[in-house]
Amino acid sequence: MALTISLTIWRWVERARPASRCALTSCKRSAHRQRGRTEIGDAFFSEVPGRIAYGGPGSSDPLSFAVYQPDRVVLGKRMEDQLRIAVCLWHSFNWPGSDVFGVGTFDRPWLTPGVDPGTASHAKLDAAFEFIEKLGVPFFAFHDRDVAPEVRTYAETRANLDTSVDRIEGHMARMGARLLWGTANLFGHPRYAAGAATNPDPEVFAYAAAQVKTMLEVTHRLGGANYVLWGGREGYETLLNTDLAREEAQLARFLTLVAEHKHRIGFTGTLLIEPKPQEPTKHQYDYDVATVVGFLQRHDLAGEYRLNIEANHATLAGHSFHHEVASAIALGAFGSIDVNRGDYQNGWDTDQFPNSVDELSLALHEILAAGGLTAGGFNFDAKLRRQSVSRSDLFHAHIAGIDTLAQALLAAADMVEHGTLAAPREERYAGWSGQLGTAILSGSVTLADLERRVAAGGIDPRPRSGQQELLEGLVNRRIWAVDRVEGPKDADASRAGRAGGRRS
Ligand code: XUL
Ligand code: CO
Repeated sequence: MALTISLTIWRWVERARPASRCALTSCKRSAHRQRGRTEIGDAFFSEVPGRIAYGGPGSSDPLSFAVYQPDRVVLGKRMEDQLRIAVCLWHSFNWPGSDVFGVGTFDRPWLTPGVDPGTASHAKLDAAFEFIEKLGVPFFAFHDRDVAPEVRTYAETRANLDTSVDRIEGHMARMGARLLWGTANLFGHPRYAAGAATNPDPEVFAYAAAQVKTMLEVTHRLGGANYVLWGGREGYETLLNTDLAREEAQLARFLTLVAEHKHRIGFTGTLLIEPKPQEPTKHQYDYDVATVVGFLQRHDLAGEYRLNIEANHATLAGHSFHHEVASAIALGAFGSIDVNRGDYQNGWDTDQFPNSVDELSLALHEILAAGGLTAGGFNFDAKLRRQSVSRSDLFHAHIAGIDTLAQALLAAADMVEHGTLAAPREERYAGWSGQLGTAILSGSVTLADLERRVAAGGIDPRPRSGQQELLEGLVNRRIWAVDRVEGPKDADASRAGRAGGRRS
C-alpha cells in the first residue's frame, strides 16, 4: 500500500516537471543518476529569455527593473558601484524550501536525494551563474557546503570543493562576476551542534579551523572582497552546562588564528563578523554590533575585523537595522550588509527580500554620509517564501528587492545632497565646538572647575527642541520627492539640477 502511494507520488512529480526544465540534462531522470552525467542541457531559467533590462517606473513588464540602472550616476559613482549587489548561493540555490514542519517545496533538481554530488554541484552552479548573469548583478556569495556538500571523508569533500571552485572560476572569467565574500558552514553538520570554535571538544575546533583555512584560501584564490564569519552555533542552549569564560577564550583564539592565516596567505580582503543574537541557539555570543565590538576590543582584534550587518539580525536583537548600521559606523567597524528583512508579526529570522524604501533609505543615508561602501556590498541573504515555487519567483524576488534598494539609494543620496539630516545635527551639537565644549572634551577642566562656573552664574542652559517630528517630516518629503527616472549622467550636473529644483 505504502509502496503504491510512493510510486504514484513519484510518477506525479515526474509528470509535473517538464523534461526541458531539468537542469541535469534533457532528461531521463533516473538515467542521469546512474551515469553521473555532468553536462548541462537546457538553461534552467529558460522562461527568462535574457538579461533583465531597465524598463523604468512605467513599465508593465515585471521582468524589468523599475528603478535600478547600473550606470546611473548617484553621488559621483555608478549605481552598481554604490550598491555592490550580491546573490547568495545558500538561500537561493541550496535551500529546498523546507521548514520545521515540512519538506522542501522548490524545484531544485540538484537537491534531489541520490543525485551524484559532483553532478548536482555542477548543475547548481550552472543554474546559479545563469541566474546572476540574467539578473545582471556584479557579485555573489557562498559557503563551502553550498558548492560541496559534506561526503564520506574530509579528503573527498575537499576534492569536490576544488572541482566546484574550478567551475566557479570558469563562470567568473566568462561573465566577469565577482565574489563579495566566501564563508564556511560551521553549523549544519551534527559535529557542530555544540558550537564550532566554542565547542567543548577541541577536535571540533580543529575541524572548524580546517574548514575556515580552506575557505579563506578559496576566497583568496577567487579574488573575494571579504571573508565572513557567522557564529551560527557559537552560543549556548543552557547555562547549566556552559563555561562562558572558557568559550569566550576559545572564540578569541579561533578569530586570532583566522586573522594570522589571512596575513600569512596575503589575502587583502576584509574579515567580517556577522552579529546575530539567537537562532539557531538560544543565545549567540555575537549578539549585536556593540557586543561584537566590545569582544574584539577585549581581545585586541578590533583592527582585524569589521562587521557584516544583517537587517533581520538587527531586528531579532531588538534594534532597528538603522541602529545597527549607525552603531557600526560610529564604532569604526562597518563592513558590509546582508539586506534581508524580518516580519514584524513574528520573532524569528524570516529572511525575506527587502521591500521597505523608508527603512532602507535611513540605513543607506548613514552609509553614504560616511563615504559609502568600500569592500562591502548588499548581499541578498534572503529566502523565497515556501509557496514561491516557480523558477521565475527567484527573479521577481530579486528584481523587487534590487529596485527597493535602488530607490532607497536615490532617496538617501538626495538627503545627503540636501543636508536634510546633517545640517540640523551639526546645529544641535554646535556648542561642543565652542569654548566650553572644547574645554570639557580636551580634559582641561575638572568637575570642580565646572561647578565653579555654574555657581558663578555663567551657565544656565535652556531646553531646546529635538525636532523629531520636523525631521521625520523632512525625511519623508525627500523620500517622496525623489526622482526615479534617470537624470543627467554627469554627477555634478545631476547634483546642481536636483539641488536647484527641489530644496526642502
Ligand atoms: C544566517 C546567516 C548566514 C550568514 C553566513 O542567519 O545570515 O547566511 O550570512 O553564514
Ligand atoms: Co547573513
